[in-house]
Amino acid sequence: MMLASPASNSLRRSPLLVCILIVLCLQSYYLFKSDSQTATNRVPSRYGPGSLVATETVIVTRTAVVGPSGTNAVLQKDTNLPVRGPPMSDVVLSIKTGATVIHSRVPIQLLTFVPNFPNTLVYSDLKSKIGDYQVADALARVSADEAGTTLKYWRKLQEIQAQNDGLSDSDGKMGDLKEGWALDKFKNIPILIETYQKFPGASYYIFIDGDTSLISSNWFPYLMDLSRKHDPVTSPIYWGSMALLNNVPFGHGGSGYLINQAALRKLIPQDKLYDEAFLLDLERNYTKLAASSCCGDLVLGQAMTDRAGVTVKHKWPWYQGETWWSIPYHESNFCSAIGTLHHVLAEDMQEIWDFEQYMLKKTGMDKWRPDGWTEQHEGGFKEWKFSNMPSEARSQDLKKYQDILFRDMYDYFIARKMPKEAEKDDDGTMMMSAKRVGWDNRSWKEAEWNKDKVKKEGTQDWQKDSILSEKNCRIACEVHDKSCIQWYYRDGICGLSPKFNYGRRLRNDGTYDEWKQLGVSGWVVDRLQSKIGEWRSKCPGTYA
Ligand SMILES: *[C@@H]1O[C@H](CO)[C@@H](O)[C@H](O)[C@H]1NC(C)=O
Ligand SMILES: CC(=O)N[C@H]1CO[C@H](CO)[C@@H](O)[C@@H]1O
Repeated sequence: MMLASPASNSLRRSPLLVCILIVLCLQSYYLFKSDSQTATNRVPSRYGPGSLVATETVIVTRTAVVGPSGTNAVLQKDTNLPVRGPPMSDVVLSIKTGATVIHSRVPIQLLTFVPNFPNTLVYSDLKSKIGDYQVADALARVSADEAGTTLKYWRKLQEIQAQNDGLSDSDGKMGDLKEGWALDKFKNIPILIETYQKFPGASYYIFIDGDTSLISSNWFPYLMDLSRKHDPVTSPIYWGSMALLNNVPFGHGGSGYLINQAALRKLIPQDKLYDEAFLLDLERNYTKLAASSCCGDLVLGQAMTDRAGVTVKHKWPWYQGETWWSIPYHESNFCSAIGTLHHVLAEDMQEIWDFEQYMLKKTGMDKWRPDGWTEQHEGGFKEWKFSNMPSEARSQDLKKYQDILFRDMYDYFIARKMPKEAEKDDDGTMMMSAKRVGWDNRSWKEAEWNKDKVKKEGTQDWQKDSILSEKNCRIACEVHDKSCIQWYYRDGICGLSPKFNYGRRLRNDGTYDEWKQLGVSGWVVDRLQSKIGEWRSKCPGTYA
């Protein structure tokens, strides 16, 4: 009442104000009406508001404008909710992490791509929670007598948790427990067993780490295509980025690996799925192997090969061990679709999600649905089974789906950050390159010249000279090696690369000279542009 009186005084004075107020009231009434209609027409979603029909979700905010019914609610459309493709309820996503890094990694996964996978499990080496997600302890069923002394770290974690000491490694006080690497190798087999036990009917199981990102929307058409060629229940699949160690092929864990139900059935026969004696035997055998082995993904590869008779298939670059700035771009991947990314920092994970959102809105693929998809699927009342797809979906032209490609990632993240023109060197001479000091563009990963390598017979003079100075290394790339598009120099090391890598700053503080010590990277600008043009010609178009 107190507030209303000055307003009513001025209302009496100004008929114009009254008119405006009436128009405002009518407007908000109709806004309210049309919004509540869209809201009720919607199929209620099992995946929570915003996950399926994000742009139609209505958010109620309170403002001071008085509505016709005496309430003061005004409805606004929130357009900042994520856009998502069809949810993948026939896929289980299993995330492996450790107690000292879980809080710096997993929450951002849960906030970004994870909701596209309604069946997600999180495993650590300590039972805990993130928000409403239960985090299971992957080591709970590991046989201590087989694992040996390494398990002391696991007990230490429990002790620290019980005593209320900090577990995260931010201040470096975790010592040997840092990243829990010693424990990590025991997790893969128990996680595999439990993931299968929890969802024995799923067509696919994707296993990733806490620092793995998925370009989640690419996965639905990918799994559709795969399911047409290999029935997920009868034709075994174990795909990933293959690594080899001691002649054992395995899917590299950080890059993520995909296993279908058929492959899991070969490892654990259906009638043994809840046979504790059998599962204990299986776990013991591979815990024993893990104790003398380096890594859990290798142990899993061995189990799949030995027991299931399924050897991993190398499906790089879909399964990717690097992230946007550390990937070597080349014709071999430029036009390929991205499945996973690895070594993703939390802030990069957000950017990768923003990138996926940007692309989905741009291509309109957020609205793409498989043929045979119904309102029932959309609302979550009926499950989409990749093992039993409708006939329309089996014959659908998947080429019409616009995947998100490495090219798009290059365009979105890198193109605008790249120097466009060659620069002058410190001594004033014109270079063919643009360079960055204190920067690592990872050229050394391709061909690195160093003092040992130049001793080899047949080494040419320019190769020997390349390790002597930054200038020589640059000239080796610009003049002598015609395939070279970027170089990296650091005290006695010269890297020359025919692939493009953006890289990153090695250190943020310090002097120019200190940065120089860390390394200098250069790109041969014209050559790089023409190479990118060449690679792009196989998949014309840009993200813009
Ligand atoms: C475990 O290893 C033993 C000895 O090699 C073998 O006989 C047994 O079949 C294995 N069990 C499982 C479940 O892998
Ligand atoms: C960040 C990064 O990958 N840095 C690398 C730079 O190059 C040297 C070799 O020249 C590597 O040892 C670093 O790890």
